[in-house]
Amino acid sequence: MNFAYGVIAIVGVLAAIILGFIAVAPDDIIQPRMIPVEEMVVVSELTPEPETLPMALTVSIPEGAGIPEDGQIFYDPQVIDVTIGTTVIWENLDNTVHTVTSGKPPVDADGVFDSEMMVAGDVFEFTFATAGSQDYYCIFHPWMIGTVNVE
Ligand SMILES: [Cu+2]
Repeated sequence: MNFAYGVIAIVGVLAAIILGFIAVAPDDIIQPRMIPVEEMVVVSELTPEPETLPMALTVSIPEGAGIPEDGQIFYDPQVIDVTIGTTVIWENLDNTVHTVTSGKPPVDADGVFDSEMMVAGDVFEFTFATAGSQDYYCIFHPWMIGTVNVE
């Protein structure tokens, strides 16, 4: 009988010690399995993207484009090479009115596209569906010329 009481007492003391540890630092005893966020991101990156995404390209009309000074950039970039189906987006970052008019200056608009007047902050876009070299200009500032080469 004394032996049985001794075992019960020892088990009781051990249980009390273990419960004490858990109470002091529960995170050290129970460790949930954590999945790092990076692992989940990698999985989504493996998803293949469609190969026929429509392409878009931005040409900016920088500040001062209405002033024909040496070194001034009028359409940035002035010449771009794109593939058929590409949408080109012109953005007027200048504080002067400009146009993006297909053709050659001063008055040889070919009617393919015409932004008409673009005030500061205006955006004009055109999608190029046929191959070829397309010149464009600004009807107010004929020194502003650009080219889109479509392949
Ligand atoms: Cu202009």
